[in-house]
Amino acid sequence: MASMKLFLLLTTGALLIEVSEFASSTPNWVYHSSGWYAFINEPMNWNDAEVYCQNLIPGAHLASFHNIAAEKFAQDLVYKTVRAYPFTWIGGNDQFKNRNFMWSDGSEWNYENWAIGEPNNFNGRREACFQFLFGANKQWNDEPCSGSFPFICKAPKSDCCS
Ligand code: 2F8
Ligand code: CA
Repeated sequence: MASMKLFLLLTTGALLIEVSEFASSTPNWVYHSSGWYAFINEPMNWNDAEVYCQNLIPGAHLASFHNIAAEKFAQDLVYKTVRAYPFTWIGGNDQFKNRNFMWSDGSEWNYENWAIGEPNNFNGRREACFQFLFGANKQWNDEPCSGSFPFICKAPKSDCCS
């Protein structure tokens, strides 16, 4: 931290603001078997959330899930942070082609946990970005990517965190 303060003193005003914002929003990362997770309680659209995750630490993206244990871990992280289960962006999306599901971190699509009736592009409106903690059983919903929600980032265990 001392070196960061020195760097801030020596840099330009514009860069100082940028670095300060990064430092003030450094999240609390918590570990589960496939990586480090951070819940960011700053609602924004899906694409901005994905960029936010990428800028936190190299290798980070909106969270992918590959088993129920990791998803439950992330659900608990959200609850421990805000004592509630808000709809929360995850990395799943089909922005490139309807029903071609993928994770923003490029990992394999080998697990899903849709709420009943989802994904549905509700009322014929394109819903290409996915959130979890939706519905009575806290499952997944497809949603317009422009929606503003908190989100959960994930970083590979090799790249992260303390
Ligand atoms: O009933 C499920 C449905 O709920 C909402 O639409 C009324 C969601 N859309 C928005 O919140 C914009 C749908 O994604 C969801 O399928
Ligand atoms: Ca939907």
